[in-house]
Amino acid sequence: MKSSTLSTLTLIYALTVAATPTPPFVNSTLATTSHSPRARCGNGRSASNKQCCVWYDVLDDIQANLFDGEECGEDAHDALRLSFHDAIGYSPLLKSRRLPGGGGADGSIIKYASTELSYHPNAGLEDIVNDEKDLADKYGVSYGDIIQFAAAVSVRNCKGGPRIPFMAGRPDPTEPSPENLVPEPFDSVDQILARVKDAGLTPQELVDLLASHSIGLQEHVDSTVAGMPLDTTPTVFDNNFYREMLLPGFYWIGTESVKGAVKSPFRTEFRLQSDWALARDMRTIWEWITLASSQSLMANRFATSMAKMALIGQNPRVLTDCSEVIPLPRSRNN
Ligand code: HEM
Ligand SMILES: [Ca+2]
Repeated sequence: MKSSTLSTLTLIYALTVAATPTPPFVNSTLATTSHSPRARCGNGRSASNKQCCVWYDVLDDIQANLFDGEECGEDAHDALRLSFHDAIGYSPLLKSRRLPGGGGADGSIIKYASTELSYHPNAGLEDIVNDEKDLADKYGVSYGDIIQFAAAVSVRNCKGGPRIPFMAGRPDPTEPSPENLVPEPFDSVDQILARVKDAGLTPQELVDLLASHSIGLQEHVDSTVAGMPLDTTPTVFDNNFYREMLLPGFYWIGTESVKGAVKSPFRTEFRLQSDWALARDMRTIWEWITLASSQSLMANRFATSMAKMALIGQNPRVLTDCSEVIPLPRSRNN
């Protein structure tokens, strides 16, 4: 990057830090009213709606078994990635041409796993799909619900991760998502923004959702350096990811110029071409710098955009708000 471009970035960054107001916490919107009678769920727990009770049992099982005791480990990362790969499989554009357009956050990636897991960007999701299928079948909940629920729990298990709202009651999927709807790291910014717009997400919301890469590892872009993180603090859900992405790249990590990768500023960090390009495009750079400047803003906007993503292709009016089942966020110090 030219030094003039870098100093412009630094200036915008400094202005943003000064101008960023502290946002209200998303968590406060999750509170339930104390006036309506509460359903008893067993184990001394209660819920505003009887339909939410089953999610406490799913929560206990997920935390003990899938996430090995509330860990922010590999399965938690996979669960979060799966929520995107299921939800983004939705295209009103294809439907308008009378072609199959997928059902969004409907669990199709589990129900039609033999089809969707053969798509290139879904490599590596086999284990989490099998584990979540077993859980959904065991508790009689839908595949679309289990995917978004596990993702919300996974984020909460990571230090710094916000509490994401959870709506239950997605109906069974009726068709597999067609191929080529999940963005690839080698896609251009034009292609990526057009794709997410078709699914109903703005460029700002996409940038918000990329906070997930702050706890992400790569394995399949370059398998010679499998396990290399996408920021230098992969066990913490923090905005280092956004700050580091603004730095110029120096080192090829793994195989030189592998498709979908670019040079990294650190020898211990793998950089996706798509993240690098989105941090430099005029349509997305402002949101990028805003999030680089504020951890609380990043956490709040991520939670809001995740809640929206979890409803892609769904009718929120038929769903029940079971957000209260998602545990409170973890302190960043334990
Ligand atoms: C432009 C959009 C995106 C592209 C091109 C993209 C691409 C990728 C790629 C190539 C990887 C590495 C996968 C591997 O090698 O195993 C990855 C990891 C990951 N992505 Fe994305 N991603 C995008 C958006 C998102 C979104 C919106 C989410 C969640 C809301 C997400 C969640 C994750 C997570 C959690 C990982 C880490 C997985 C792990 O550690 O096993 N990504 N992404
Ligand atoms: Ca889907």
